[in-house]
Amino acid sequence: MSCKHVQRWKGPVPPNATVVFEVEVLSVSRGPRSMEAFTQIDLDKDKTLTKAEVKEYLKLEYEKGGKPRDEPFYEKIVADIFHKSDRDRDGLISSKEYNIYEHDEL
Ligand SMILES: [Ca+2]
Ligand SMILES: [Ca+2]
Repeated sequence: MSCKHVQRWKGPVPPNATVVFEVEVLSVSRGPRSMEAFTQIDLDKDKTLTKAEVKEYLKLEYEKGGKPRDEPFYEKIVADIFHKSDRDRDGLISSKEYNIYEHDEL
């Protein structure tokens, strides 16, 4: 008899790529979930985040972690982040939109 109770996913793994991306983003952006991070991402200090800025930030984080990825990978994460955060769809994440995103713990 074994004491091991290993829960295993039975059947095919659902192709839910979004979840994977979110987990990866969270794992690279642990650290203060605050406006401090926002100002770090906001390279030109205009209080809004462009796709380019977010992508730069992700690249830096992944490179810091020693796991650089290819361009399409970052593009998908950025698209996903903007899809969730950019409420008014102007292609920018304002500090207000960023806060909504950060407080969404689920
Ligand atoms: Ca900016
Ligand atoms: Ca916006």
